[in-house]
Amino acid sequence: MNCMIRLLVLIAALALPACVAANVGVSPRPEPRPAASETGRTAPGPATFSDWLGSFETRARAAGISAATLERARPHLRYRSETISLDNRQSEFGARIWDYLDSAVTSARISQGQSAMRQHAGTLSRIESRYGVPPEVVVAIWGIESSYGANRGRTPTLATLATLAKDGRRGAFFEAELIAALEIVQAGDISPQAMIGSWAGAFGHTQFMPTSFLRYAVDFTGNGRRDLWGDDPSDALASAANYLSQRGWQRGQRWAVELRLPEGFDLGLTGQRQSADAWARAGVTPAEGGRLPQGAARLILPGGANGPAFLAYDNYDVLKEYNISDAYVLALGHLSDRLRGGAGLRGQWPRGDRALTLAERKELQRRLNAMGHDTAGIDGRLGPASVAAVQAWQRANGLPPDGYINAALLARLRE
Ligand SMILES: [Ca+2]
Repeated sequence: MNCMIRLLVLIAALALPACVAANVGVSPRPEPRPAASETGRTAPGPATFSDWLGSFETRARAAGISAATLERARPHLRYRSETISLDNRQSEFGARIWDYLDSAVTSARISQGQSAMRQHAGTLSRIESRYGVPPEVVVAIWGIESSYGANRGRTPTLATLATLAKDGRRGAFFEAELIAALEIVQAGDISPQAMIGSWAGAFGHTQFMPTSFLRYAVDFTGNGRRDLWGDDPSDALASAANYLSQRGWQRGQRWAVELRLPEGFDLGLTGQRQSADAWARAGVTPAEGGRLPQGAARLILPGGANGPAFLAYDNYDVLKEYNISDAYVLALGHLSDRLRGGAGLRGQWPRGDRALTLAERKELQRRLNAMGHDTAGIDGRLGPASVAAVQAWQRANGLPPDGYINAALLARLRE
């Protein structure tokens, strides 16, 4: 899990076209979390952990945590210096989308996922009836988040959150998560000592953060506890489906379809959203053959004009609510397709491209702004404004306007 979280943080810094690579932080969990590029620390807290704990307990009481709950939790509200070392690990380079896909959608993960689908077929079918999310999507989340429960994490959550609340890069964010974790203990779902998870505070089969747990976790087994930690994954799988359902998942709709683009296709349509019929009129067909599924969809070219093309349906954006990284959504969606027997991607990624450094990403933005193409800031985050600025520059220079950012594009900007 830790490796994956780190990789996602790196991906957040990557040049992904048509992509909001801005807000992936500590873990691929639904709620807002520290942005990867926010490296500044919060104001220094009280000198010692016990000073901090004293003032925190006052705030926790004001937020509705009882004295009895604090009494139970107190032995577990410890400082973990290794948490801060992990939090401070930064990398200069972004990872590449295809590297993430390679690591997330392996043949082992596909076959394990298919056997998990058989093993839990009854539960998954009941989950689909209630929440409208198909088994392969629920199981793909499970596979990517915890390798089907094998990597739920063993780090004590209360100590992790207390440490990050006191000294982490986003103290206020983690203090809110810590109070949510104490609410979970207070509600009786789990004991303080059994609440374990990732180094960054996410837990269980589907790696929820505590605030997401409070909002979306369900007791699907009906035993009175929302159990995301135990060996039975039923509650966790239903909770993930409930999350997607609450965020607008449309029953019966695909997440995305890989495309075949016709010769001479207008790449200026990249990023635009229109009906499947309009896309069909533009000559776009599914790479696997057949007809495009109905519904409005957006054209995305995550590897530029030379990589695979996709129509992203509205469910793509619902998956993005689970994690803002396009690399994550592509991996999750593609794994779900493979779990139901789909083929690998037909398009080839531009594997020769390396990731840009933070300095290079800022330079790219500076140069675009100097040429009158507004990137909405020079922060190294290549979000929609930067992609649109690249497309505008490409159009002005007679290049295919795919918005794809790589070292060759930067070299052209320097000319
Ligand atoms: Ca339960």
